[in-house]
Amino acid sequence: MMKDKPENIFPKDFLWGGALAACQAEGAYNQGGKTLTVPDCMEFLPERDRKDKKHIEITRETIENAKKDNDTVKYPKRRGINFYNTYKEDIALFAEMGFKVFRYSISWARVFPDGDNDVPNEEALKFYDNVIDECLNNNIEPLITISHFDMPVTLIDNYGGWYNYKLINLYVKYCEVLFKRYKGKVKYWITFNEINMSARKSVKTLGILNEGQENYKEMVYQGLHHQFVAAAKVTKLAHQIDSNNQVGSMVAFFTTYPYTCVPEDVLFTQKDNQMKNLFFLDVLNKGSYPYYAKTFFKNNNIELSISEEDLNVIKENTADFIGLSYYNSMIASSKPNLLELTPGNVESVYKNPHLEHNEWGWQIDPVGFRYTLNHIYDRYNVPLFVLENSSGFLDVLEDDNSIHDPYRIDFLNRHIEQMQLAIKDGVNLIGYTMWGPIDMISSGTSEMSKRYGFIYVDQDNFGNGSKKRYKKDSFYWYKDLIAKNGNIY
Ligand code: BGP
Repeated sequence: MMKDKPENIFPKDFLWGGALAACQAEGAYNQGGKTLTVPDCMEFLPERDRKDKKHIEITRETIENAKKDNDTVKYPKRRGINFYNTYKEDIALFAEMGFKVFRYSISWARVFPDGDNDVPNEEALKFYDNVIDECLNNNIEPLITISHFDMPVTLIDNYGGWYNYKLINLYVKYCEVLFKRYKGKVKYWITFNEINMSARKSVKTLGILNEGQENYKEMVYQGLHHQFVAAAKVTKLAHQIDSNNQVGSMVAFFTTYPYTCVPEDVLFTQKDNQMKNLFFLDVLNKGSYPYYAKTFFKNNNIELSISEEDLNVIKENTADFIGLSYYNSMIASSKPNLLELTPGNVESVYKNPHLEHNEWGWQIDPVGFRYTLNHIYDRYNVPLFVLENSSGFLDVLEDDNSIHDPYRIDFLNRHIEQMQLAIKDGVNLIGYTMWGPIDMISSGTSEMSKRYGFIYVDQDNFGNGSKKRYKKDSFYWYKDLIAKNGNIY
């Protein structure tokens, strides 16, 4: 059969680039006035929990241990890749590849170290001024994630995290500072990174500690409701401050196929998809709680406190576009005990016999990417922005400082091809920021060895290494791809 090869149809102003997060790149975890965040505590998890890959969440005990120890050698995650000091050199490399956009996050705990300070920390803002100006000087559009998996510990200690309604105003205040300061410089904003991860990793996204509360699940959904209200409020505020602002929602889209065409499997998968993916976009992009969520809450004895005013704010301030990350696909079945499991570093998933997976159990599915883009666009009809895509790999730095990574080029090529086909299908896609153009600390494993970059960082899992940057073969490949505006043929 002839392969469906399209002509190059990426729009002329398509935003090619890459994405990083402050908590995985910056380091300087206790410098410049910054206070502790949840990811700074991850390495203090007791060994027993770190081995149990299924559910890694920090506890109060972990936080207290993290507060006592300032060591960045023993705990390299706290050092990130030193982006706090190397941002100029790193952004210059992104510019060399021809980036049109750079997605980066701002650390709330840097800007408001106590969470509820009267005034923001000027030293932090100066750092972000520098990062943003460096992008603009290199003709790179900065795209800012306002909150990327780095819940400030002060907000957990003093407020109990997002379960507390007061977090809404604190977040609005934080956003107001950013919108005013970066007016005319930053146009694209993401309110919460992968907001749907809250249902899985509630501490790093919501800051709600699981201390055996009987209604923990209810607390998580209440916290999420507060994030929905906060996202809607700041979308309104962003538009008021600058009518050019574009505020996006974002989910990690877990595309899930029925294991068989047995109708029960199809139905099961439909329901799974609803609460895993669609619920979040339905609230943020359609502006109301969907019927199936109400049924889910009823069936699980979840009673949320939601006012009319909250619902109106959500209804009137839907997001301007949808941001998504796409790494893999999954399968679901009404009879899961019949399925084989693939162990993974975030969670084990049921094995799709038609797909391969990477070292960490993430199933590789380029065609699923096209399917996902169509699926989302069909339902919401707003512009889409791919904010994360790629795979972790184990790279080798050769004696001559080269890194040969044909597997990365192959992975990205296959996904970009499908992205192009989705555009041909009619999907309105405005940009693509692959994850992460420079190696950094993995969010899921807290290790350095799970590498994504076009730029190699000489640092190992224990923080050893020169931290020097080296260009991989894929660096030149991506540079060429951007120069050809995505024409992979
Ligand atoms: C996403 C996060 C990123 C990033 C990526 C890869 O869920 O938004 O922060 O880390 O996953 O995950 P990992 O680092 O675990 O390989």
